[in-house]
Amino acid sequence: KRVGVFDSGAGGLTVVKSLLEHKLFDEIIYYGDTARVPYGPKDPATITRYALEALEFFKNFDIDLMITACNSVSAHALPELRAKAEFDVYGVIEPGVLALKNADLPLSSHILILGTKATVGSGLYQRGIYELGFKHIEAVATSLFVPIVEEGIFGGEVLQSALKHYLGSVKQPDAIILGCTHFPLIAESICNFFPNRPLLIHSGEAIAEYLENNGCSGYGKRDSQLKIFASENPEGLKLIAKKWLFG
Ligand code: DGN
Repeated sequence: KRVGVFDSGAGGLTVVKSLLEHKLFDEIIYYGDTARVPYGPKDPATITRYALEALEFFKNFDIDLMITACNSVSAHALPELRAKAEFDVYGVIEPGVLALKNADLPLSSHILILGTKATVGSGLYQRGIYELGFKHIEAVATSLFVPIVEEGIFGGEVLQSALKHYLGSVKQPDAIILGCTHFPLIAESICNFFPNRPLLIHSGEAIAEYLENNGCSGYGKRDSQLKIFASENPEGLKLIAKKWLFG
């Protein structure tokens, strides 16, 4: 099987990491829209337009399914993508909500959702989690985490200031949805910010498990070939992939 993974830039490589570990596909074609990242502050119509252009890109490859690794795309573009694609298109939000359900936390738990403005603004995580029966839900658009991670900052003063800025007055959560491709890279710092060390839900793990449990595991395990494409500076993206995936 061949999967197309679309992201706004490099962040979706955190999802690729999980897909590689789960060994579900023969080939992973990754397309990062590095020329136009970030998508998080953009409006839904723009994000959808960009996602439909990515769909055109994948038409050059004979893919069996497409994953939108980007939470901001998953939050806004799935209905249009699914209407136009000739293959199945999976986002990361539904799988994330399902992973929370499978964690079997008491419904009195406090759930914190972190994401971009686009993701938090869509209300999709909030609705899905509310429908599971949780009533204590808080969502924070932690936009600065994205450029901080892109600067290669995974700990230290700058990150601590940003954590305090966004999460300083948040009620201590029992679980946190890492609703953005970049956040798994600072998962430890996010978790350590709260003394109770909340459960973390990671989009990449969630979508890999979701696919494994829904028909992508019946072919035996195999190593996947990874091909990387970008709308700008693919060599730069390949270098990041080397560091994040195999470094
Ligand atoms: N990939 C985006 C997301 O998961 O929402 C984060 C980067 C961005 O485009 N802002």
